[in-house]
Amino acid sequence: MFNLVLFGPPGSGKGTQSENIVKTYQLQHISTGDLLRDEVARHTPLGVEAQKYMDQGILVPDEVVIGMISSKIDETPDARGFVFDGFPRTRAQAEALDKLLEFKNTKIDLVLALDVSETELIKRLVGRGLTSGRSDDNEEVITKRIKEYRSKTEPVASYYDAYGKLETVMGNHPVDETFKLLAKNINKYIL
Ligand code: B4P
Repeated sequence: MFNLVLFGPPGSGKGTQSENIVKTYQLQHISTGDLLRDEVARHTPLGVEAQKYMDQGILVPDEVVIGMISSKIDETPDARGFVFDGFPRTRAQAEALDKLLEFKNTKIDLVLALDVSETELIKRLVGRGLTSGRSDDNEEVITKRIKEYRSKTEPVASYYDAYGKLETVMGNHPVDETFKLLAKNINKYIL
């Protein structure tokens, strides 16, 4: 099994690159953002609760997200591995993920962190907001999401760095070029 965390600020290309990675390496994609948006669209109790946080650009409580991830991992017992996109976003989530994987006799093999300038992040997300219909893709909420990332999520990188699992990749390039850089790192582990 090969398990990868794709790490980075909002708009850094996590969702975009996850799609390329799962296709190329036949891994299972788990995006907490997508799972939460699906709950919101179906008006489930979890979705109604999560929307309050997402609309403000703040993180959904850890226990909600961790429970969701746990069920999702259990849904695909035969997966060759997982790409975790947008998860973990706090140290508590990182520790919970380690425990969930340990229970399945596996672990996180690699964390790829996308590094993108703040100007570019805002440009991409405002651009997506023109067509995405996402209530959090407007400049006020985007600024809040980036602030939330800097204070709660960025410190999680050092958790993985301490285990020697972290590689940083420049994500300012066009999609294909960034993918080549990511793939170069993945190939060191998978091939
Ligand atoms: P997410 O859905 O994870 O949203 P995101 O961080 O903004 O990144 P996303 O993957 O969508 O965008 P991407 O960079 O690919 O989270 C949304 C909200 O859900 C959070 O604010 C939070 O409230 C909640 N949430 C999710 N996970 C949580 C967790 N674990 N704990 C607590 N709360 C959680 O792409 C952005 C844009 O850039 C796209 O338009 C794309 O086309 C473009 N783009 C990508 N790469 C590009 C490139 N190389 N060049 C040009 N444009 C590019």
